[in-house]
Amino acid sequence: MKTVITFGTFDIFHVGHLNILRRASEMGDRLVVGVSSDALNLQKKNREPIYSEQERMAIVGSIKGVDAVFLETSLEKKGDYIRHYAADVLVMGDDWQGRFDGFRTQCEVCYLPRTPSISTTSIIEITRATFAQVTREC
Ligand code: C2G
Repeated sequence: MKTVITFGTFDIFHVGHLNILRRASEMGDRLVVGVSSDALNLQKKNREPIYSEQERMAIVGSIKGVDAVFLETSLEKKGDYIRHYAADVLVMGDDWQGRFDGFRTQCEVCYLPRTPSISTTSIIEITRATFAQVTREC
């Protein structure tokens, strides 16, 4: 059985997230997803996620092709997670290109092209700009 592991915040779940999870699940027999904790996200991106870690885990866990979810509490623990879940392949979007090459001694590491023109950050920015415009007009 081939196990694939991937990681992410998956805040304001969108089609870019869906695509990478779908492609990752097609690469093996079992897909395990590490969802970044609220504290890790704050550390990585310097902002609180919009959806809590429990909500993000529930959303990701309900996606077809995802077999298990767990909370990723530290970027430094990736090797432990790979070992714990006996992952054969680590999949990440290519915005992380090269960053996880050190794990090639433990498993295959594969970077998939990001879905263009969509991100959690752009959704937040568009929502803020629209809200500001509506507020000005009222
Ligand atoms: N992604 C994508 N296309 C997009 C947006 C995101 O393929 N348009 C991918 C990212 O490359 C990542 C996954 O979706 O592999 C989750 O993206 P984020 O929620 O932004 O995750 P990130 O905060 O990068 O967390 O340990 C690593 C981190 O936890 C990754």
